[in-house]
Amino acid sequence: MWRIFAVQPVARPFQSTQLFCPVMSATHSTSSRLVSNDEIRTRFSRAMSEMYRQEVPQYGTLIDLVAEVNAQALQADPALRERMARSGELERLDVERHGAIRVGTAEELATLRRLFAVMGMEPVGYYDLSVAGVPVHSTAFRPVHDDALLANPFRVFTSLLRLELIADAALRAQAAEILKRRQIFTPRALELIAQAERDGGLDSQDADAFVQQALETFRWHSDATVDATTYEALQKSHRLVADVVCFKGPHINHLTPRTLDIDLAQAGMPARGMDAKDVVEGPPQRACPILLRQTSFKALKETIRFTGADSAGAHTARFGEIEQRGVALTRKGRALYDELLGLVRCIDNAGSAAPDYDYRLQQVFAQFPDTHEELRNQGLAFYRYSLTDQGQARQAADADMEALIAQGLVQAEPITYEDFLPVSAAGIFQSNLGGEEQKQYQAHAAQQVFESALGARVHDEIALYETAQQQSMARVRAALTGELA
Ligand code: OOG
Ligand code: NI
Repeated sequence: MWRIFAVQPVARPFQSTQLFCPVMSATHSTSSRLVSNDEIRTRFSRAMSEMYRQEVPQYGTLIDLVAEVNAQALQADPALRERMARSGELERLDVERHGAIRVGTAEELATLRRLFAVMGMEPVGYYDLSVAGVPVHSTAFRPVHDDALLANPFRVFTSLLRLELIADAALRAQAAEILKRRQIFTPRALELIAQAERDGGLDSQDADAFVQQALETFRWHSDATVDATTYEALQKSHRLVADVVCFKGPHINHLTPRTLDIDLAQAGMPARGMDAKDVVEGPPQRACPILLRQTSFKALKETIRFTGADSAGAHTARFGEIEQRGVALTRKGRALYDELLGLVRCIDNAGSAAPDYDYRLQQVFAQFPDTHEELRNQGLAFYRYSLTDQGQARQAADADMEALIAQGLVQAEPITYEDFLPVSAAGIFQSNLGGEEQKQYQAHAAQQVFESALGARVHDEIALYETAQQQSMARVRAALTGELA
């Protein structure tokens, strides 16, 4: 029997709420000892970034490239700089990252949920990647409140292996058995998670200890836990199965900085010795960026050691990625995106590997409105409304946002898409598994099974954006009519 538990957010002390109201109100602890979970998340993402820089030096090169590209993009487009400064996004740009991990069991996933909750990260969205030949389903752990996203939007795309998709029953049982034997969390990490749940947070010293202990779960181990024969058998079933099953823990497999110009960054990769993926995943280049565009450099071939006599081997799993984020789409906008992407990809079976893919993408996406005014008027994207300086000083009874915008009293900032895209994610997985083979699985989304493993429901990401937009409208209306009252 499946039991679904409600997400229980850890108390969020010291949240600054003066700028934005949280999407959902959380209990605020009054204890002055505790540091905020935003602070723990920032310390953790910094520690993770430092660790990955040591483990995969090309990631450091990528960070430098993105910093240069972002500086250029901001210089070339003062309006962009101004808008990002106004929305608070400029400050978060340099720390913004996402990472990805893959786990093997329900228990591992459920404990990760508790670990991420200590840092104010909750499961958002459900991604079924079996459709794209990858035997996992996933969610993204991330902050969900406006103020927390501004403080540090660190996200971790987290996949659960679907052992049931391994066809060979004996191999499936063997993989399950290997996974059952491992413990991916240190004893101290487990204690600190329980302590944070009990006390509603951690003090500064325990927060540092937690970060160090949590980091151990994401560290790379070049010692496999299996012999070469087992590794080969699992690798043959799917390269991802070997990556999840054969190691001590769910090593972080990439970290992704946010760039303001992904085409420029992509073009700069080869000169810095990076083997860039051929195409950028997601929507094409546009005047008004939507959703998410991503590209990566291919995974490195790393030496590993097996148990048993025949010791050395090679494994490819870890890579670097960059992303450019645009405005979040409504359900209607997302349906249009999915439809157009489907059209581009279905012209032949090559998908994004087709030689004229970029051209086709541009052609087909010409049907997607590309001014913010049209995107708003057609209800395709989400915006955060606020009063302009002029609006602050004036009264208005007009309730229509577009009319208020036309009068210069209200401004609408695009709400940034904070999530992922399943087709893009599958493209990133595929290009980094180091193999050419394409597996086919029967597509079947199993969100309830995933949520049972997780021990919680995942948030509906579109509902989160919707709430953020509505709250901003309510604040504008209250301010304008408040002055009239
Ligand atoms: C995750 C790939 C998905 C993204 O940015 O879409 C992802 C993985 O390879 O484990 O990170
Ligand atoms: Ni990624």
